[in-house]
Amino acid sequence: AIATNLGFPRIGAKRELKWLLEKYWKGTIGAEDLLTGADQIRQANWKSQVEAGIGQLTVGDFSLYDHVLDWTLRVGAVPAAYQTPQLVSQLDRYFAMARGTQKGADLPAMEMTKWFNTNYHYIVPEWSEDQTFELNADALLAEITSAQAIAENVRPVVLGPVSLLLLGKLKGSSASPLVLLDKLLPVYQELLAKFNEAGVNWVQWDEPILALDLDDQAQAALKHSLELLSQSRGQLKLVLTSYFESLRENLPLAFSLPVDAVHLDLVYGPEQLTPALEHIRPEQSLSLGLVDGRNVWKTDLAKALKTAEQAASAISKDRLLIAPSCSLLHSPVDLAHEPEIDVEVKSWLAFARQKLDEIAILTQALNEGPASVADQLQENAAAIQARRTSRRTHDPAVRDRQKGITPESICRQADFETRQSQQQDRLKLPLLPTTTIGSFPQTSEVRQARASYRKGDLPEDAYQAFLQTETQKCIARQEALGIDVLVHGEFERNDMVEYFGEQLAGFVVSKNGWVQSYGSRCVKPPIIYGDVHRPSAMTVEMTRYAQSLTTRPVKGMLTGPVTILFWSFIRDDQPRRETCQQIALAIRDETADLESAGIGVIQIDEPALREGLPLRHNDQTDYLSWAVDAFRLASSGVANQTQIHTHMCYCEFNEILPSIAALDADVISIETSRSKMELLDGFGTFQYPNGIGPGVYDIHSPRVPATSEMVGLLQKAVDVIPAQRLWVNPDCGLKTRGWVEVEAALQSMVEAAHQVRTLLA
Ligand code: THG
Ligand code: ZN
Repeated sequence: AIATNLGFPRIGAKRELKWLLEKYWKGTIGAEDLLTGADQIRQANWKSQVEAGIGQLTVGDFSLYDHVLDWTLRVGAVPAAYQTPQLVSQLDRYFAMARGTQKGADLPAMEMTKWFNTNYHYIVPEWSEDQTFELNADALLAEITSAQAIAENVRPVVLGPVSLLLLGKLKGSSASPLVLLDKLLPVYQELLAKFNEAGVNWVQWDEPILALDLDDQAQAALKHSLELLSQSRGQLKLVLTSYFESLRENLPLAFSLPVDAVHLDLVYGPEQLTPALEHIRPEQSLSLGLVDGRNVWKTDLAKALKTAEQAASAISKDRLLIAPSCSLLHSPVDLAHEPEIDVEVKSWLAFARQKLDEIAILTQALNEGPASVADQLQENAAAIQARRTSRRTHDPAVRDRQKGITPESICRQADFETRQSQQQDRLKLPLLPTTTIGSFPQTSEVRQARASYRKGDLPEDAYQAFLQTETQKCIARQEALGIDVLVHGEFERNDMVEYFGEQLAGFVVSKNGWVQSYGSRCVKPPIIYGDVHRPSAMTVEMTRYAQSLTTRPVKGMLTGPVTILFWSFIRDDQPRRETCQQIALAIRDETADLESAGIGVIQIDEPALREGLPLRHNDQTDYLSWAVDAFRLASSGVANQTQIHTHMCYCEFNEILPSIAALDADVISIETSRSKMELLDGFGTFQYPNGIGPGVYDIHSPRVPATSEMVGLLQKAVDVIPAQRLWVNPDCGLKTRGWVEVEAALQSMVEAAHQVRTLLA
């Protein structure tokens, strides 16, 4: 067997790529420095893999921004707008497509969307009907040469033509992008010829769409593309890779293709090994994805070795590649940079660098027998056993509480109409009430204060005083603007999930466990290792303080259980729904305390509800049912008079509207401004029953919208949703904006609400 990898994180152990990119964009370093710096990260990544004993060095998994964007350029598919001569260098063009340009050319960024069910986002290729393609692989070929100086076997990672096309959108047409396949394939043929010339042996042929439900056309396209390309592959061997899910009914297709190996994600689809061993052809090898590439737990090496031995006894170990389940892009880089994680929990963890070692150990155990790595296996077994039996992971009180959940626990006391009138008696809001989504600008002053408090430079009292002053100013500004439902501003918070992870039992947070979200942006998901509960109130003091400053209602701000779950690293020793239910109970406790503190409006954000949707249609109903129940468990403990809000952004809501309605939130705020309220049509047709605040302006841009624009949008909204259930708000939180534009935009927004109120009266 050979030790292999599917890809390594690009961001660098200390987020070196982020700092390089941001300096380059600011103009403090030039292109040469950026490329030199990027090369250093790439070299360091290769070195890690060689040192760990990985037998094939992946090339092309590194990217300056996004690998899908890289392939869009590699096949010469720059959309017309970005071909402008105003973009002088190839690098300018690349970043213009990724992030837009402000000066000169003035181009918007291309669309970005989630990479399958991960928290990574890719740039969506934009195909045109008269699309032409042209190979542009000099940089990739140079990387291959550079890697060959370090290792004998290099393994280029190729995003296959069928996935590349289907990940993109064919502009101005309802046809499938696959109509372009025959035009695209010659470019891949040419690429394979270049790999041959370069003396490459194995090529990683990523067709991640194999993890999805595929129609006949997509299946035929995979067959056609590989049959054609296999004719020109010379000595190259292709390993067909997909991940995040079992191949299921696509499995026979995968093994029928003219490829030399097929990769299986055996972490997220362990049951597919048996059918794979039946379908594999004698000349094919099998890549066993045994190490979880997107979570942080140590692999149970004894169990993984057993699986590998099962495969070896069926087809011989010479035909096996040992691999992570998916690219390690989705793992934090190196546990060695975590001096502060609780030592017991730390002994259960493996980040990308450690996962390479696990792959090497497994490979050696298989090739030379377990005795050859006895110490490592024993150390691993001890850690696995310790985690399994630790009292830290099981809390009987939490388990008892879960057993006590009844159908009543997930239902509000009265129906929406009753609640609405009782809430109105209490809150006395005008028609079309105005509010914001929660966060206000996180100025550099706010960030600095938080950072020096965390470092210990700013004492607790001084920090609290600072937060109170910021909150005071924020409340005063909202009152002056005439907003109806106020928020405290969230100056104490970093990331909306990390903030709660730091306070809940059952979580640890890392110091450098960053994972790329998009481009230079990273998230540091907290790690859920044990049963979750809330040792003490998390947001009550701050919210109560804000409420004490005003007679208008202040909205308490919480993150929902589904979002906390999906934006964390989750435990792999119990079903997600169990963990989600525990988080929901903790949030429910917080709503009860907010309510007791006199808070009449509580928002529980669930931006990740749609994100968690399983890739396969068959699994979606079950997921939606437990996810909705978790939200309801978190939000149903309050009295009728307490108004529950939720917020969702960047998602296609329409396909999950029944589930959104089933959340039974009193008010939902959603992103609609970029689609000019078109998104709202779905809510209208569906007859969404509760309150709704369609975002009336796009906060992702510094542009201040005119009052008349927002009046127009609100008039459109009134056609679809009865005015009695309509709210007025921006489409997302304001933390990334500056105060000047925020005040101007909110002033226009409040004025727009006034004008429409007058029109309706
Ligand atoms: N939090 C978490 N996950 C998320 C989002 C989030 N996933 C989806 C979406 N939002 C991703 N979007 C972003 C937007 C901005 C940033 C990261 C992901 C970002 N990150 C800072 C950076 O890289 O400089 C670091 C933030 C920090 O210091 O905590 O700006 O909102 N969990
Ligand atoms: Zn949002």
